[in-house]
Amino acid sequence: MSDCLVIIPTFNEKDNIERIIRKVFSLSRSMDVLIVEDNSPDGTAGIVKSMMNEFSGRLFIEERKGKLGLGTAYIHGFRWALERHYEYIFEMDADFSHNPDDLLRLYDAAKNQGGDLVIGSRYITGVNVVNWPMGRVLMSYFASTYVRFVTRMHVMDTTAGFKCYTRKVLETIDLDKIRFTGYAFQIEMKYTAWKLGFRILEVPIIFTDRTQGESKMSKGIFKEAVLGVISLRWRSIMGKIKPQNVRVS
Ligand SMILES: Nc1nc2c(ncn2[C@@H]2O[C@H](COP(=O)(O)OP(=O)(O)OP(=O)(O)O)[C@@H](O)[C@H]2O)c(=O)[nH]1
Ligand SMILES: [Mg+2]
Repeated sequence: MSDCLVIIPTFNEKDNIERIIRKVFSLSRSMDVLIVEDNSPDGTAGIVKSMMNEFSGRLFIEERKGKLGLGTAYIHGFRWALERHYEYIFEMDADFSHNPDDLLRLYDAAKNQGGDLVIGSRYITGVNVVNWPMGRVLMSYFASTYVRFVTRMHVMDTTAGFKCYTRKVLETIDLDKIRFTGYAFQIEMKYTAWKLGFRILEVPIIFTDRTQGESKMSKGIFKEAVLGVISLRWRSIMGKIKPQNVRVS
């Protein structure tokens, strides 16, 4: 039984999903996989289900009714993980922008180097992005700088979506209070963890643009992030970022 769970949210990833699942299961450390599927019209769920016999007890799927956004997909996955025994809970995209081999490096930083939350970072050693148009690289890089400026958080890649959470971080964050869903979700999770005093480590990774399937990036997601950061900082000033209430039994 593995204490690692890799959560992969999917929407229309039929060209990537089987390969990425096989790749995770080929790693030298055993990790379970949870796919959070939003009823993709392209049949992604069917592909996952056809593999579940082969990877029985290691591959899981949670299906939602429609495209409800990345943030809520991850929250769903986090709750699923917390109801079970997992100690290291990873976020990873399905499209190979995140190299599954790096899961081992994130794990090592969480297990052996004291990271409560470990981020696969594109910007810790310069700019490690392959095949993105220059406009998108610049936008992402300056977005990270903007977020650092507004929040004062010491994280280079604030919108990164390749992460390893230790269980205690997800247990402490009040997941009901997480409000954003796109890039802002990634910022909100890091900011909340940081505000709650957890140690965040960044591990350099190379991020490669997807070669299969279509982008789901939208203007709305970008706008949410720009305004969301200001709202996060405001909530923090108002003392609204608190750990989840501990129930006294
Ligand atoms: N379950 C679920 N997964 C989603 C949703 N939106 C995106 N995803 C998945 O989340 C991951 C990241 O989304 P991407 O579309 O790769 O977003 P991106 O990396 O910002 O942009 P591109 O790589 O250019 O498409 C992928 O695995 C997507 O399939 C959603 O609404 N629900
Ligand atoms: Mg992508």
